Amino acid sequence: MRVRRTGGHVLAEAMPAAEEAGNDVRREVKVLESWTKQQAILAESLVVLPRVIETAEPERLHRAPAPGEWSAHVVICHLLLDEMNTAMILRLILTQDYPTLVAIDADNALCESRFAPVYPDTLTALGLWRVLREDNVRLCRSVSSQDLERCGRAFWRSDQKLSFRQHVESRGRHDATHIDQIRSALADQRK
Ligand code: NI
Repeated sequence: MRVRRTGGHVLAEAMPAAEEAGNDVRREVKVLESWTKQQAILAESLVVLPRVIETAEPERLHRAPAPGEWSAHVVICHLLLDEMNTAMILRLILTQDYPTLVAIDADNALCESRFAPVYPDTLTALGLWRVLREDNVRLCRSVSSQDLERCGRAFWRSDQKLSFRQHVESRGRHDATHIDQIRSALADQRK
């Protein structure tokens, strides 16, 4: 603790308060920098994901790389379901006080059999994902730093608590995992 002397008075209390305020500002700047980065990651997938599948033949997109593994088409349909969940989760967190969050096909048991066959081709599913992602990116741009810390009750987390910011961050990582999965599914098929 630094002690500043002014006119003989010791401002021992003033300095730590100022330092604390400085730390708060620095913390806030860090959070906002990280938030800007997270939004950029979500927006970047709008460019990367279409590029990953654009040159692949439809037949190739539908071929599972190995028995029991998802084809690129199923992975895209999973990303679409996940984006529907994200649309709902983010809006529930913003509009209700600690809402109970839900997720369609949270254990990924039905994506391949129930949802992927709904889409006649991968581009239809991708187009829907794109519209929802654009809207979620738009929503993210509108939130305040207080909104970022709003929480919902999430059964899939050990502490049951999920903030707006945490969900967005986790979706960036989720994108990366599944984009890699699509790349390797398509690469395998070229062998
Ligand atoms: Ni997933």
